[in-house]
Amino acid sequence: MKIDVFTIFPEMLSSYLSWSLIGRARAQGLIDISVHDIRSFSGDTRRSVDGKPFGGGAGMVMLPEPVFEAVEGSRCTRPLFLLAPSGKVFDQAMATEMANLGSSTDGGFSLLCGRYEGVDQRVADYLADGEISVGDYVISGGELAALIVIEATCRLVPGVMGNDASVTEESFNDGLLEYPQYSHPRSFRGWEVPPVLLSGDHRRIASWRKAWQLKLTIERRPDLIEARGGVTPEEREMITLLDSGLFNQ
Ligand code: JCQ
Repeated sequence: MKIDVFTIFPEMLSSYLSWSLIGRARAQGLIDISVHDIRSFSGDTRRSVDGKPFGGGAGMVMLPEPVFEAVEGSRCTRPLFLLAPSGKVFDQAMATEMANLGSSTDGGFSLLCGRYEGVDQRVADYLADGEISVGDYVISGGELAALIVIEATCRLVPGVMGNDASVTEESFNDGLLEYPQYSHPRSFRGWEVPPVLLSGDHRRIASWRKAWQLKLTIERRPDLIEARGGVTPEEREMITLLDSGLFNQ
């Protein structure tokens, strides 16, 4: 998997990408990430990468020249995505699609981090292949958004996660939120681990976990329940059992 990232703050990305899962995968040669400094492609001696917007208005706009020069001068991996609040909202399905781009030889993608109040529209129109948003909120630059896209994508590349079972298990929860997890000690400040988890009865444990997944998803993410086509009568029964407290006996 080859990833090229374009930014005016390369150190913001380099540090994060040298640690943990991604740092290890890079060292093993499973993923190849290059961070390119847009500022070093600035045409003028002041190294400026922003300008006032034509037509007036507050703030500055990222200039097209240094961005085009940086991208065209690096033979970067296509497709190239601009991180922007106006983009298509990133989700797990997009992460899977982008991870699959890495399966062909020299395959992968590139990310372009916007800054200031925006990027000259000609970058989106004539240089980028698409736009990605990481959510409906405002952040000051695309760097943090790029890290989210890289992290969600790279952990799906075969071999990156030490334990491939946990990747499959996470994606195999039929679009529901995760169940609550506990570790030692069994009693912490008087708060007990649910007894069913200590019972050794794996069918009851699986049923308790599924009931919690359903209960939490109904409460917090009705959109996910809608997307999976509602809740079956058997599933309703599991939640009733959970609410009745019978799992604790
Ligand atoms: C926000 N998802 C992604 C800030 C301008 C493209 O131009 C700009 C980009 C940003 C960064 O914001 C994001 C974002 N939600 O990238 C200003």
